[in-house]
Amino acid sequence: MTLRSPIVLDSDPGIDDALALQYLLGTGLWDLKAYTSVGGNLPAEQTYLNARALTRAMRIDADVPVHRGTGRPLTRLPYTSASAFHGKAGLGNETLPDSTAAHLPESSAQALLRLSRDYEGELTVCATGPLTNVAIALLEDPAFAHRVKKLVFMGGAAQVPGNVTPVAEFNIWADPDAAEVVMSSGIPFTMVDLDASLRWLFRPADLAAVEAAGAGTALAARLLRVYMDAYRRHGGGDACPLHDPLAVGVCADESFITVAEGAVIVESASELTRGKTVFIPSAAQQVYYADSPVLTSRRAVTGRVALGPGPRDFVKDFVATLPQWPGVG
Ligand SMILES: [Ca+2]
Repeated sequence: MTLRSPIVLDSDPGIDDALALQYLLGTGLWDLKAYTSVGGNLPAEQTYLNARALTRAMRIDADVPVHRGTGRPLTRLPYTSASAFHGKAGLGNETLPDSTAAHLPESSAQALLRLSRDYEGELTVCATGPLTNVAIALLEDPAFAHRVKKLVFMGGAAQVPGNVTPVAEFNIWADPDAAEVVMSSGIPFTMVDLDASLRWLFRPADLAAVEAAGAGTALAARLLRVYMDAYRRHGGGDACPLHDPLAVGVCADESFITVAEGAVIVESASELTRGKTVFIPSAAQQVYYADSPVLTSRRAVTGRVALGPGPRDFVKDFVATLPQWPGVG
């Protein structure tokens, strides 16, 4: 038996977050130490309830603790939920039963800090919502950056347009201050951005395959159908991206994306460009007339940034992996 690696999934469920959880379990590669919720697609209280319900739907509520995220983002900028894509309560048309587990007093950020000490040098953190919890952990204890093995997060748009504004991706836009805390911290990060996630599209034939896989993927199939309808309504055609599952996939195998090393600086001061992820490739020649102080101080703090899809077919892996962990409901 292979030893499964410790991971925390930090999410704002959210349809694609729900799919990411089932996919993560289906890979069999991970020892999920906690499911930490964060506000994002919906406000923090709702994503917490959704996270609890999803652990029950995935039959892990007795084993995987769910923690509640902070009530507000770090940013003081106004916020809008993404219920147009995810449904009024965040999980399409579903009303799932609550977990039977007790509510835990430990917050998401506290759980991240504790687990980073318990599994120092081994813990992967996969964030599929705004980076509020990770930022709070870093603000409380900057050494968190050096205790985790890596942070893989879904968010940003390095060289492509945004999806919530012309220049910003939703997760970063929702809490740009948190994202800047994270990406300036020195934490080893991989940014799974729209550059990659919009290039792996889930199509009607893939939905048919998930539906044909039986009762264990029935909930996922219903969620995917709602998600595809939302993309169709918003001009996305017949396909939908798999943003959050892709981030989980990249935790195990970077060949689902093409990556480059570089700094990412997050804009939070401007209303127009709020949440824009300014990517500076490490390999770039110096082409600027003058460096701003922020460029000078930040360009040395780098991470790995997705610039497109990689050679390994992510959608194929997703469709094959999901049925490996049958859910209920
Ligand atoms: Ca999400």
